[in-house]
Amino acid sequence: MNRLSLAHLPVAPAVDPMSLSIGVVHLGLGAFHRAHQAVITERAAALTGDTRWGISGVSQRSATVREQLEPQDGLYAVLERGNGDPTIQVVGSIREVLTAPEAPEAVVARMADSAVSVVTLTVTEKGYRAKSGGLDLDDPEIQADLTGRPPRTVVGQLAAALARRDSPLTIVSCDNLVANGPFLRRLVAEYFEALGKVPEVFEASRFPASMVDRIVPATTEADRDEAARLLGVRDEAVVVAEPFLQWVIEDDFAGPRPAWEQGGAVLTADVAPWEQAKLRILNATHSMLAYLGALRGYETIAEAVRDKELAAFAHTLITDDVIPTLTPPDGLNLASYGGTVLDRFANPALKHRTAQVAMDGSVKLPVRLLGTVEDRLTVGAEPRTLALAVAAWMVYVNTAANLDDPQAALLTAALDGADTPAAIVDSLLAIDAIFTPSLQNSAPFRDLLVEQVTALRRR
Ligand code: CS2
Repeated sequence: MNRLSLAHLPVAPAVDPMSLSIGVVHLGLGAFHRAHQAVITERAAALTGDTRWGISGVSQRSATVREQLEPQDGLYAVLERGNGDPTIQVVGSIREVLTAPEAPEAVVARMADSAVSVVTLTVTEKGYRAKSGGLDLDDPEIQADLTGRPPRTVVGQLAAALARRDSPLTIVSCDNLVANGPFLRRLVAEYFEALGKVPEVFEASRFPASMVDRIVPATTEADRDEAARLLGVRDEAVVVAEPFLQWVIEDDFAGPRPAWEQGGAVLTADVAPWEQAKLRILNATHSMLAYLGALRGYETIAEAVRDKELAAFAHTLITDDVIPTLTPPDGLNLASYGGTVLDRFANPALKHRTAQVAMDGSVKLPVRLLGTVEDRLTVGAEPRTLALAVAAWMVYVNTAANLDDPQAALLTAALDGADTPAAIVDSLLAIDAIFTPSLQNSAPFRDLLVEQVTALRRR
């Protein structure tokens, strides 16, 4: 079977890929970007006829994505799985693929190019190399970048490009972090401070916050086979996604940008309420269902949320513990948003694995759950279901065979010899990189955790 490419194109993308020049760089060319920003960028180009916004995608680790996309001229398909039959669409907005470890200099040069005015990022929580809200200056890779080698960290890449530019840049974080834009700005500022020189162009550059939402499970061999059946050509880079797609972006740009609002994005003055609602409702219940589901032997999130007891926990988490902490963004009813989220999780066609959502808990928990816990404790509430979610993570960490987490070694060492619920809770709660002092010192929180860990272990 032929490979998808410009020469073997069963369905035309919404834009002619050859007409696009590169105007956006995206760091973190994983499945999520291909199913999200790349789709909205393509739609915007198709509707406006503006051909300046082809994407240079940078894969931060392995060459796999380049090997998948290069022989396909950057083309790939999105396989959408909703209620009915799946649909498939070829996307043409990615015009270049760079692999950072292979070509670190080319990555910086591309971001320094004056035709590029926007950089977007999906590099996951751990990709920021942060500690206690700031840049982790003890991180060996950050230290190595600071010595002036061709940079390998995201913050190092951005700083090197900014230092080389004459015109300001807009850098849009699309990761699931609190105030992701200002957070990234702070990391880059701290990097420049460590270097001892802050370029003027940095001050003029912008770091808008953004909230992204689409469930994109890891692609499987079965998905690739199905795409081949639907397309009649082989697509090694196909991505699977649910129909839902949302991008809310703070309207704060230093220069020209794609007309993303034409592609379905919402540009707004204040992203914070959207982002809080999404992280605290969707991502929090996702993580809770992943840990509780995995502990009950469920392979997928859909199976977990179809378990009546787990669905009830998710519902209680949203209504009792989370919604009281939120200010609804304009026009959003938080309770019905919560219901929609649980319906999306129940989509059986997605086969989103609990193990995938469960990974990297040490960097996800603070963002998704622990800020809400602090808010509830501050008003004297008893965050019982939030504690259940955190306890489920604790039991999961204590029992998982191969823990997929950037702090796996630290977690395993902390748990060494901990065999009672109280010992498990105390050893994990003591980790400063995860729990703030106010959580560590909260007796009510500790008691709730011990109670929930005890109950989970009994089951
Ligand atoms: C998930 C998210 O893997 C995870 O931790 O919670 O990737 C989630 O699917 C997306 O944020 C949905 O927008």
